[in-house]
Amino acid sequence: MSMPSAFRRTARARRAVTLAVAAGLGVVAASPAPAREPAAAVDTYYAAARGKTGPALKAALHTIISAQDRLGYPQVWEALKATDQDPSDPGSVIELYTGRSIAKSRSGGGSGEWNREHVWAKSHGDFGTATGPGTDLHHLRPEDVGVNAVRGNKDFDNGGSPVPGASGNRTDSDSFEPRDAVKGDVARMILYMAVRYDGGDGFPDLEPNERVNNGSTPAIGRLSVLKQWSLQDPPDAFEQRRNETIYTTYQHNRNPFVDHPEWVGAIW
Ligand SMILES: [Ca+2]
Ligand SMILES: [Ca+2]
Repeated sequence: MSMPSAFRRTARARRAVTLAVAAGLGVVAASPAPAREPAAAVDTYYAAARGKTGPALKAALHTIISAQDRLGYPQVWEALKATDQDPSDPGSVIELYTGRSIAKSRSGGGSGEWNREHVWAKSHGDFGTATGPGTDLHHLRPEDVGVNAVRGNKDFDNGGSPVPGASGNRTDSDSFEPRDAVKGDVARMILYMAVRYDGGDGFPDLEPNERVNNGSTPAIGRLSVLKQWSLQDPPDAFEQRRNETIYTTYQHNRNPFVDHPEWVGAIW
């Protein structure tokens, strides 16, 4: 697979920064947060969805957001270091469920390291880590290796016992409840996946439903809970910045529910 051109540009920019640092110029090797797209530019992006609701809105958004570049799975490591960078520490990322800031360099598979959490569990539809839904940055987040394993492939619902090492998160045998600050993030990531993946590209049609224990079917629940979470935790600056970074630097598509959270209720 060839690298998206924007990815190559980013790599060149990073090399240039590295050289500048080596030359003693003191340039900070942080990827700066891109400026937010002006509202008018975002309006233009969604022009084909204007005035629509229900299935027509969902179909229009599917077409709009399906125009994108795709990353290979190894490239996801570097991308997450930009999309989820700690706003107060350019050397670290914020883990989704723990909320902890951890050094970018501590990525891996060992205890206490961070790895790549698939918020839409990749076993739900069994799409793996081939380029496609399994590498889509809009639902991939850094997470502590141990907490990622506790979430596993569980559906989302309220309730359960506290998750050790991840304050505010709860889990039981068949579901996971993220901490309050990211409940809406989780909902909007799941609903993005449902709109983006509709059975094309050789991948399954992903859809939310009211169940837990969805297993390997291409579904994640529970929809009514996700809708509630999206209302109670609206998009904040961190979530908007990562949407912007994915759009400008990596995939060139947006999560419509971060830009227009009211579209959750307009579709579901
Ligand atoms: Ca949030
Ligand atoms: Ca779908």
